[in-house]
Amino acid sequence: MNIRGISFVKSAESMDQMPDEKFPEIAFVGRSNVGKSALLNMLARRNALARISSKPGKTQTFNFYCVNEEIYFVDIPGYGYAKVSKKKRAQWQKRIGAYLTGRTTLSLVLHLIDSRHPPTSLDKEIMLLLCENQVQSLLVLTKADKLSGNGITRSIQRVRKDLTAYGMELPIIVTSALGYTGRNELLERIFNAIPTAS
Ligand SMILES: Nc1nc2c(ncn2[C@@H]2O[C@H](COP(=O)(O)OP(=O)(O)OP(=O)(O)O)[C@@H](O)[C@H]2O)c(=O)[nH]1
Ligand SMILES: [Mg+2]
Repeated sequence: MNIRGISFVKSAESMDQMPDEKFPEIAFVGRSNVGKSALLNMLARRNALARISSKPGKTQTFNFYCVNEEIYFVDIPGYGYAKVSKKKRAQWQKRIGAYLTGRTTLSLVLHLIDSRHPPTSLDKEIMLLLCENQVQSLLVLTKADKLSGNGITRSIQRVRKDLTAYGMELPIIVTSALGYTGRNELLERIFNAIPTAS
């Protein structure tokens, strides 16, 4: 179970520009700057496949990558970025919601949350949306290299508490894009979510 090959396929602004629904998809979802693009690079062991930036709002399109010619990874625009107009932000949120609830080949959502911060109200909206629409998902705590062992334990407890409040129980995976932390566990979950994948 590993990534033998990964290549960029295309960017889409909306559902009608996306590739045909021919492969199962793994979506990277989370607020701006949480580390979605960095996580994709970490899984692929490629430094510059997806563009990352210290400035939030870097990824503004749905970016499709083909893995092992059998799966799509989809790096999606971050939500909650303060420096765009209210109208544009609402538009993005609508597009993300449409994708998460309407894409028939969506197999697994990796919902990323910064391990240093509590889930935001938008994070909680996404949790609910995924739960209500029965989209298979898991929680990824990012940037764990910035926390101590105790800090990580607290972070896991905090997210679990929010999930429990919604009656949800999801795997929580601690990651760091710097140290490859969590890579094997995450890859295993991804490939297990796709029955035919090798
Ligand atoms: N220390 C540390 N920094 C990280 C990690 N993951 C990402 N970063 C940093 O966080 C910033 C944002 O990372 P991105 O991957 O661009 O974030 P994103 O979620 O794709 O952001 P948008 O495209 O704006 O939605 C960059 O400066 C990264 O270097 C991590 O695991 N550890
Ligand atoms: Mg990005």
